[in-house]
Amino acid sequence: TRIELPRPDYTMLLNGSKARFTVCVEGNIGSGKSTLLNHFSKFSDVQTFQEPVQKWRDVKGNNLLALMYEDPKRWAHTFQAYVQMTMVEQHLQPCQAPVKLLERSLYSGRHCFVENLYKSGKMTNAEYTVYCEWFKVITQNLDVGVDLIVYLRTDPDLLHARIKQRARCEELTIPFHYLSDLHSLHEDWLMGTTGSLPAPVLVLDANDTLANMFKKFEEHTSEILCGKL
Ligand code: DGT
Repeated sequence: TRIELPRPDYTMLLNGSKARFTVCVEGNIGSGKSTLLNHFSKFSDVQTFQEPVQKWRDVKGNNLLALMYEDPKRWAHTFQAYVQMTMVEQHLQPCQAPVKLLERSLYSGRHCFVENLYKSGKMTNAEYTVYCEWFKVITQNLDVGVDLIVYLRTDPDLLHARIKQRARCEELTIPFHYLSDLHSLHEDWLMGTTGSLPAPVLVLDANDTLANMFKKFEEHTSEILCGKL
């Protein structure tokens, strides 16, 4: 059931039925992106797009997510190529609601995960280059822009505990250094000066209880749905 909630006025963003405000939620593994999406899915003017993890787990019977964790040197490039394709699909999905809310984006694949896999020797220079060339062709030619990034900034120690607790089978072998490396790359990209940000960033401290996170979502509703930073 969809609940009508008080909402900010974003009519000025509307330009016919196609116009929309596109927001992507970013943050390390286990930072609470799905929780944010679930919260805002209750708004009638928001359409949410969950990350297609289920697709990655069953590509005609192949669990690419598991293969990537089991043998990253062999599978990282294949996995990232597929992730990139499914992310393009998310970006291009038509959205009838004024606000399109995406879990992750093409951009975190490129700037966080792939950068990490390459730096840690899990992708060869040739694989990395092919992936990056694809990324360039996509971002220069397709309508994959975003208007706002919400960064759920979380301490990797806390994430390690959360991931253990949720016990998603593919993630049981994730070592702490993987999360701290990914954290540094999220920081460099979203808080730093790499110059590769596709949109302004709203930073939310996500080292908090669920109840407090819901309060923060409410406090920041107009920024998240309307970009009033
Ligand atoms: P949440 O709601 O913040 O707890 O989000 P998660 O942890 O369910 O979602 P996410 O995107 O952080 O990760 C889901 C799984 O997929 C996790 O094992 C990391 C992996 N993953 C997501 N995107 C990529 C990617 O581009 N490359 C690699 N290597 N792994 C990825």
